[in-house]
Amino acid sequence: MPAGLGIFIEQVSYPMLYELSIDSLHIDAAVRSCRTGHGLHKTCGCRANKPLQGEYMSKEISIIGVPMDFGQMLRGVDMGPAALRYTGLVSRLRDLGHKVIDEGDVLIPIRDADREVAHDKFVGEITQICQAVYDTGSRVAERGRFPLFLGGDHSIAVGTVASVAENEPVGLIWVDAHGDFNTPDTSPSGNIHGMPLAALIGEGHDALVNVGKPGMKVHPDNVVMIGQRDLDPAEKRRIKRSGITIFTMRDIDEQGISTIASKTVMKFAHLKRFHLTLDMDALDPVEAPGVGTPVPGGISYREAHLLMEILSDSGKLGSMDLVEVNPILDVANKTAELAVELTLSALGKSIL
Ligand SMILES: [Mn+2]
Repeated sequence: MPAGLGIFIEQVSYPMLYELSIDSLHIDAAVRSCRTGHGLHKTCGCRANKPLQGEYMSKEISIIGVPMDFGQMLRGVDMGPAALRYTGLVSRLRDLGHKVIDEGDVLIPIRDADREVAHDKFVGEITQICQAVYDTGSRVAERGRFPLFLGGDHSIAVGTVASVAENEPVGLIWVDAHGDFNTPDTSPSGNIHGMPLAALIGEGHDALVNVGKPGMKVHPDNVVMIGQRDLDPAEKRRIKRSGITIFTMRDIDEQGISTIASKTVMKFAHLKRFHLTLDMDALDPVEAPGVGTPVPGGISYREAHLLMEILSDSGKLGSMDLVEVNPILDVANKTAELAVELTLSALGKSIL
């Protein structure tokens, strides 16, 4: 390594670091990417090659609400889309320069009280809803638009990811306190919101695996999990065997979220885009109390924003889910507000 290059690498910003990684540390390419011509950035501490807010590439965003709570037993997460919209989501996205259409909600059947005792955990209803999510998401993605899905519990991801992985391989980032990697054979609760990631790689309930098209939607090599701290015993074994990349809370503690975020972006160097599914229970419950299954020791407010900003810098975020916001359990809509703030960071909002 040439003298001084170590200092240089410390000072470059994430897109440049990314460029360095795929360009074999080719300094000319990295310097060229700086808009200000500050050379090696010895004095500017450089965020200069990041577009200023407003210069961020405008996206055509379609918001799709999925007010669905069949995937778990607590009620209230079906009100998530409303709580997220009440924060001023559409106007705040437009203020960033995006063109936004709210496509409304996917039609959800009423959850009949008599069905509370259902032993099938509503797998029929969830399959039907995920198929409708897939149909709507596919139409939006075909038009080249950015689908932003508002849940609902996390089982909606069976439909959302299927819709955006329709025509080419996509990376999948699963930000969550849990693994969501159970099958009916390994799940202690049987609740479907603990199974969508498994279904997306082709394991579990056949009906869920075959939403959209039959079989696997995302290869395990193209999945990165972030923020886990509560995994079931059999689920741990399944994750270890799967080949999925996982950054648990311990990894975040040891390496820092910026390293984890950069590694995630580099993992998808061979792909054109990735889908982010953000379960708000990944956040520490102090920041995000309005979730059905809170687990202490989560991602902090600043860590979450930094993760979103680095993913945004990559230019590859093509679609996104916000899930598990439960207004009944929330405090003055704090969790929905944070979810929307994080969405803005993922879609180009920056401090400078
Ligand atoms: Mn989840």
